[in-house]
Amino acid sequence: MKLLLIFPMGKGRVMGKHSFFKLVPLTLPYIAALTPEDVEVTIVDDLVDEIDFGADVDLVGLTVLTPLAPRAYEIADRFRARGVKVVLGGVHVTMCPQEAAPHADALVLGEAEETWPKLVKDFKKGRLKKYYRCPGPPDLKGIPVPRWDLLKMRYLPTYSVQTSRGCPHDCDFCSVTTFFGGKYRLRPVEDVVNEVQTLIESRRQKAPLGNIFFFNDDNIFANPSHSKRLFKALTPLRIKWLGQAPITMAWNEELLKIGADSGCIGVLIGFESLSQRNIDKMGKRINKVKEYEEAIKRIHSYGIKIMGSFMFGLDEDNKGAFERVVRFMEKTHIDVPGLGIATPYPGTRFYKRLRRENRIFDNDWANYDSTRSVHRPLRMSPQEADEGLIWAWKRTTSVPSIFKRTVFPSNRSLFYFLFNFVFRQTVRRMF
Ligand code: B12
Ligand code: SF4
Repeated sequence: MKLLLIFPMGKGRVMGKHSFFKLVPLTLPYIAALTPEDVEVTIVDDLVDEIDFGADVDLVGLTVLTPLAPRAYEIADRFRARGVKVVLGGVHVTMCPQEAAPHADALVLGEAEETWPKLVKDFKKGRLKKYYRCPGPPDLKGIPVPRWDLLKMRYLPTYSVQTSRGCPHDCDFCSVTTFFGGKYRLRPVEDVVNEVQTLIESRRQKAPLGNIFFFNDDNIFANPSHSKRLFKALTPLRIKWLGQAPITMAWNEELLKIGADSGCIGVLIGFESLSQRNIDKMGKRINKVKEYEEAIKRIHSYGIKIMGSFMFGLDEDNKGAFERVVRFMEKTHIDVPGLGIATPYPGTRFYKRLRRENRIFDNDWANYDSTRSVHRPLRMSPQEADEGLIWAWKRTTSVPSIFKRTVFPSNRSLFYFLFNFVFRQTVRRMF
C-alpha cells in the first residue's frame, strides 16, 4: 500500500514560500511513524515541494489547520477526482467536520494515536469508514519518534520535539484546550531524552546547527516539578532550546535557573495585550499586565530571550494600542516581536461570541492567519486595525527599533541581533 501525506500551504501571508522561517512540520512525520511498517509512506510539503497529482498512490492524508483549509480541500478534490481515497485530519477538520466531509473519504477527528492505525487496517480491507473519532486523550507514554527520514530538509536547521500536550488554561481565543481537552498530558522524561538523543545522533545528515531544538508544546513550564525533572535530564545533552511558556514562569526562579542551565535560550510568551480588561475578557487569568515589566526583567536575567506575542483588534483596543505595544517592546527589550490581529478560530469561545455578535465579516479561511482582520473590532475599523498592524510590524523591525530592543540592554546577544535582521526580511516580504 502506498500512502502520500501532504502538508498544504496557506494561501495567506503567514509562512508562505517567501518565509525564511520554515519550521519542520512535525505532524506528518509523526503520522508516518504511527503508520504500520508495511505501508510505503511519502511526505510532501506544499510549501517546499511540488505536488504530483498523478502520483501512483492508494491513499492520501492531509493535515488541516484553519488557514490551510481552502488549499487542503482543493488538493483533496483533485486526488478524489481521479478516484484516490483521501483522509483529512487536524484541528480545523475536528472543529468543522461537516464542512470538511464533502472533500474527504474519511475524517480523523481529534488525536490520531488510536484511530489512524485502525483506519489504515480498514482501508486495506476495503472497509474505510467516514468518521474516526478519538475515543479519549491518548497516553503519551511510548509514542514513536517522528519519521524525519521522510523529510527533505529544506527547513530551518532545528529539530522539533513535543514533550507534552494541552494546557491547564483555557483562553477564549485558543484552540488548544477545546482540541486536546482540559488535561495537561506529559510524555515520560526518558522518552523525551531518548528522542532528543536519537535526533542529535542523526544530526550530520539533517541539521548543521543540529543542537537547536524547538519544543513545540503549548506550555512547557505548565507543570513545574515535571519541567524541572525534564530540564535536569536534558542538561547533560548540551542542547540549546526554545519553547512556549506562560509569563508566570518568571516567578519560579529555581525553574528559570534549571531551564537556563539546560540550554533554554528563548521562550515565546503570549502577553496578548497591555489592557487588563482585554486580558480578563479572554480569560487569561495568569496574565497580569502590571507585572509584565518585572517578569521580563527576571526572565532576561537568566539569559533567556523573549519572543513577545501581542494581538490587536480586541474589544478594548483603540488606534493607540499599536504604538503602546511598540513602545513597551522597546522599553522592555523584547528580543523578537510577535504581532497579529486577534483571529476567531472555529470552535473557540472567541469565535462563538463574535458570531453571536454578528461581527465576523470574512469567511474565507485562507485569511485566518492573524495578518488581517476577519471581524469588526469595537473601537476601530478593520482597515485601521490592518494598517496599525502593518505599521507596528514595520516599526518593531526597523533598524532603530532592533537596536533599542537588542543592542542597548545589558542582556544583549549577537545571535538575537542578527536574527532580528533575518526576521525583518521575512516581515518586509509579508507586508
Ligand atoms: C508548533 C506549532 C506551530 C509551528 C509549526 C507549524 C507547522 N508547520 O508544523 C509554527 C510556529 C510555524 C506555527 C504556525 C502557525 N500556527 Co501553529 N501551532 C503549533 C503547535 C504549538 C503544535 C503543532 C504540532 O506540531 N503538533 C504536533 C503534532 C504531532 O500533532 P498535531 O499536529 O496536533 O496532530 C495530531 C492530531 O491533530 C492529528 N492530526 C493532525 N493532522 C492530521 C492529519 C491526518 C491525515 C491524520 C490521520 C491525523 C492528523 O494527529 C496528530 C496526533 O494525534 C499547535 C498547538 C497544538 N498543540 O496543536 C499550534 C496550532 C496548530 N497553530 C495554530 C495557528 C493558528 C498557527 C498559525 C496560523 C499562527 C499564525 N497566525 O501565524 C500559523 C500557521 C502556519 C502554517 N501555515 O502552518 C493553531 C491552529 C488553530 C486552527 N484552528 O487551525 C494551533 C492549534 C494553536 C492555537 N493556539 O490555537 N504553529
Ligand atoms: S495559556 Fe496559551 S496555550 Fe494555554 S489556553 Fe491560553 S493561549 Fe492557549
